[in-house]
Amino acid sequence: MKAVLLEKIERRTAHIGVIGLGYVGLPLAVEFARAGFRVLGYDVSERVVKLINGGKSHIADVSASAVADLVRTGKLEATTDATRLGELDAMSIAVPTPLAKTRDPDMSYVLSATETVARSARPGQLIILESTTYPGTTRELLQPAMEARGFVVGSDVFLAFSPERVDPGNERWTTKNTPKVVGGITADCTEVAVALYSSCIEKVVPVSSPEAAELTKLLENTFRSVNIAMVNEMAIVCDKLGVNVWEVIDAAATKPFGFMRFTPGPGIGGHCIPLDPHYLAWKMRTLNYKTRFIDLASEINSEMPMYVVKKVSAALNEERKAVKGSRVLVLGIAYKRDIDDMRESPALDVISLLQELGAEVSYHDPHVPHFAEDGIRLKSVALTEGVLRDADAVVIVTDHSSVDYQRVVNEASLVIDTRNATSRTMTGRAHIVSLSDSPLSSKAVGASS
Ligand code: SAJ
Repeated sequence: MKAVLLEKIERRTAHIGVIGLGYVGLPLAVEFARAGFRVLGYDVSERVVKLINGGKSHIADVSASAVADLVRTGKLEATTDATRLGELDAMSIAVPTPLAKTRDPDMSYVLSATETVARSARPGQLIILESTTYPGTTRELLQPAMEARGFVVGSDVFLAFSPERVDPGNERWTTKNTPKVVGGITADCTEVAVALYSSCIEKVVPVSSPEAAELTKLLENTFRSVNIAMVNEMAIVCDKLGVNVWEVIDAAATKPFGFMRFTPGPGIGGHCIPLDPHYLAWKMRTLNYKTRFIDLASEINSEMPMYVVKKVSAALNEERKAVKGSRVLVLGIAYKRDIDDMRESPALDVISLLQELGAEVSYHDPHVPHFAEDGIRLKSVALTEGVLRDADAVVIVTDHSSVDYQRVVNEASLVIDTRNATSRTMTGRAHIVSLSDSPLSSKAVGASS
């Protein structure tokens, strides 16, 4: 089986599948097709399948022309017909792994994809799970599903895990040039999975097991969550000491070794960092171990929106204004700079907390024309002089590059800057409050001169 599969991969005659055509699956399907394979994309969404077969793309990182060319030349086809998965020699599963409201893993998509794949599985197939998940998923969920069909994993069929490392909007690091970690249930599983990814990804990194591959991804993103939380706590520390946290981080970042810059902010958003570490925390709870770093990081990061709202409240108080009835303009609501993605954005928490205090909240975000989430439904207001002058406070939550912060500082009366976006502006009309204000440090400088 292994020799046959390796031969088909080598000669590009293997029929490759991608299960789940989202921001991970579609770019991967395109790379496989560009490598010369015939690729079948499977998705449960009729809309997505029709779009792709019509030569269009719903993923910003994949151009419609790329899809159209591959569909026209018969290299790429999409389907909702799960019975066709039996045609495939190899397939990658890239379906969502969100968190339930209880912050526990929601494995429903992986379970459903596993059943679909197992139902149509046949000897000789290679199946790779890419969805970010807790260590043990491949061995505990996918392997038994294949064995229930009477297959021996490692000889009849091959099974591996390979974490996705797609960073939407990142033009420097793409599916093709981002190193790909792969861990199979057996050495032969790893070998065929490495061969498949090596056909279209520049660097493939084999590890000894699916658990090692599953944990690699969780380490990567837990590393970020913990370090972001650490600088968020440093911002609070600096605030209490009257030191500008941004100045301290910039100075620390001059250290050419042993330091990595992270920046504080109003909390963390996105589909990875706030969620992935909880998959590991959940798994370790089943083994009676408390992952204290993950839990503490999550606690600190999720307290940042309230910290920001307290800053707004204190700043309005200094102007003898109550939050209640104040007009607050939130500037930038996507979960990070220069993208339009709102998932888990801390701006949602900031807005709802301000509304709970009775503020009249509006927002401006050049990338997010309107949104309706968690009971909040708003449209982006134009960033006019009138809007800026009318605002009792402007809160910079996400620092999109396209916004003119000098104009904001010139026109607004009060700016709470959670991203250091105003660090290079000249003095304007606005009183600027930083995430970690530094009344004392200006005095301290005066004292030393
Ligand atoms: N954030 C901070 N301070 C920081 C870095 C991020 O507050 O120093 C906030 C961001 O504003 C955002 C959240 O954390 O709300 C997550 O930011 P992120 O830079 O980690 O961006 P993501 O969520 O798009 O993370 C993705 C991840 N990619 C994958 O999981 C494949 C992550 O591993 C990447 O390192 C990251 O992109 C990246 O570097 O862009």
